[in-house]
Amino acid sequence: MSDTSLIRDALSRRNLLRQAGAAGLATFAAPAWAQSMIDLGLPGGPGEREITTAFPQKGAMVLQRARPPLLETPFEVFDKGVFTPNDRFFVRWHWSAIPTSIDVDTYRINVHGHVDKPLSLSLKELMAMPRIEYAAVNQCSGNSRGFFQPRVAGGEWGNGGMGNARWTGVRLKDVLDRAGVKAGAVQVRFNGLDDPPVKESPDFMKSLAIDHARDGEVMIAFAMNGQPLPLLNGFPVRVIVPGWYATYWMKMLNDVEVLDSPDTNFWMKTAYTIPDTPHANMKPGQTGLSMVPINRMVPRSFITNVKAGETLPAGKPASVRGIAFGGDTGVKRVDLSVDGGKTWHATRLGKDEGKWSFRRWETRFTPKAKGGAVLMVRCTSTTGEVQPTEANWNPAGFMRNVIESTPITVA
Ligand SMILES: Nc1nc2c(c(=O)[nH]1)N[C@H]1C(S)=C(S)[C@@H](COP(=O)(O)O)O[C@H]1N2
Ligand SMILES: [Mo]
Repeated sequence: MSDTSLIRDALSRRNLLRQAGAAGLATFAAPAWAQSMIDLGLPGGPGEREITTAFPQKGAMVLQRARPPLLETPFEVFDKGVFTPNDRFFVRWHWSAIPTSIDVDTYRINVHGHVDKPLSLSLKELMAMPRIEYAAVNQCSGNSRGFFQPRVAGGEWGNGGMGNARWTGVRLKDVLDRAGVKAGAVQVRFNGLDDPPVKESPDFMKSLAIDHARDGEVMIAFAMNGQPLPLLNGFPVRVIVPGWYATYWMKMLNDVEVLDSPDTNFWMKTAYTIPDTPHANMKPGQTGLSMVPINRMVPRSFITNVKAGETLPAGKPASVRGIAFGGDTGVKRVDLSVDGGKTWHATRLGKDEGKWSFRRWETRFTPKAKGGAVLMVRCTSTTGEVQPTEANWNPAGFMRNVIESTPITVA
């Protein structure tokens, strides 16, 4: 897309959002038109959720919470392809004071702090900078939290707190270079336009180490799957930290601050921390563990065309397919077990869309013995990291990546 067409598109989007502000976003608090229900199959409690179409620029989504919006992608969407459509892409906000319209002419990204020359970048200036583009999975740290046992507090996501898109934008490094990072910088902190409802609550801010922020991969994105970002996914610009959990992917980015001492704000020091143990695993009630900010993602894989409880005919070849991702690196292999993990078979991988993308896998098998069977799928990343056989546990419900099991009936 050319500069001008993107800006023009953004301008028409601005008008659209003005309308949405009047009509659509006002309905945040009233998810009125429940069309149907979905059961997320959560083990510890009610898994029924409404399917809602009440949110602007969003199609049918699983309503986890209306205000601030927490919308999950219905899992069937992942069967349709490796790129999650923008109107089905999950949505998560911490605070309810979210702008309902954006003026793209006056929008600025302020770059300040430990720099030589503070900047106030317009969108036009940003879009005139050299561009990069890549596919990357955006996954909430607490994706699949609803499967944690014992249960933990927080948004009870099924597996749809994730999505994959092709992101277009500029290198954060190039923006930082324009401002000139001073010697002694240690972190770069991001803030967005959203605010807590009361000023006593901590504004949502996230930081990356200076070297990470300047690695040439971290992006300020203005397009998602070739289109401007939906408002709820951070229009007009957001941070992309490929391979890392979504908590760092600041939406409606308007502030970039270079810090000369470590960020101790609530969202870095207290929230979004994990035990520094393998798989961020611990026992309920366990104390004395060192806690670190959540960081890189780990491999996961899912079956997308066979649901738990389905019946497959005995003696007839069945096709099984799904998606996988390697975490912060690519997918080396995906194996399927049809006997509850006793034996494993390599599946055929689909097109490689880049190391941070979802990757398709597929295989065929012929169910033989009648009765119950358990399908399992396991991803190995290109660095040899494998999904664990036991589910992890931590009080925040972060980083689930256990090998998924799908019980079926063969008849
Ligand atoms: N400005 C802003 N950015 C944010 C958040 C937020 O609350 N405010 N939440 C983060 C978290 S925890 C997640 S999971 C992702 C969700 O991105 P999405 O809504 O585009 O799917 O946004 C991240 N960026
Ligand atoms: Mo998140």
